[in-house]
Amino acid sequence: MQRNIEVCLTPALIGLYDITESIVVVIDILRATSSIVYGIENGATSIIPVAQVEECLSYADQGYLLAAERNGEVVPGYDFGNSPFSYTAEKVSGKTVVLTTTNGTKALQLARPNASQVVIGAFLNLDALCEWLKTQDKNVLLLCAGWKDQFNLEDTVFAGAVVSALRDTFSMADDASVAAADLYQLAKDDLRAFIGKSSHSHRMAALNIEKDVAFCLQLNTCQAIPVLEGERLV
Ligand code: 3SL
Repeated sequence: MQRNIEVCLTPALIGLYDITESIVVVIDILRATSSIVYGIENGATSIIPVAQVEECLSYADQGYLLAAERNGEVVPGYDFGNSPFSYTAEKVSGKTVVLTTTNGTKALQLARPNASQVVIGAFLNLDALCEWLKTQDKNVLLLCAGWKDQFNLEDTVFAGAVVSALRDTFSMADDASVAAADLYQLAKDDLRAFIGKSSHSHRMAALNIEKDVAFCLQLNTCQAIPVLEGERLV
């Protein structure tokens, strides 16, 4: 079967795609999906993505770590937010984390009801993810979490990296995948400089967390491919 690869540039467009036979790769490079990949790589038992801050609290009596971020900052009263440096083995190994973020966990919740399967992508697991996708007999939709339903550079550049790696195996089924692949060609020789132009990089700089941006742009430091099983990423 010829498999298709498509790119959904923002969560606002997800309703336009039939994903019932597709693997949906959720992408929020800065920082949700990078932190999720790193947390699972570091032995977190599972990560439960929830859309609303208040939903975290319903897990409060289960001994889980509660992580909440809004607009780049840790929500006061929670164990931590969305920085990859909070997802080290020391902090998350053997633990379950309940996580809500501004865009990433919302995109996950949108994909969950209809997708054949939902997995997590980041530069940290790029090669492992692409090799795995090649072995699956499914179409692929790359879902960019964006920023508050708007397009963003970093998620689209990553989508383009995946499309570029899979173009010999999959058909590019929409113009968004062509555009993403071309954007990646522009960005790939200096990802840091290119993504440094993004609005979220500027937001991170204003919050003095540029080290998180550098961390999230590392290539292939992880093998983990978090998969959604029920409500849990494992
Ligand atoms: O929007 C999200 O899901 C977050 O990744 C945003 S932030 O990087 O934590 O600001």
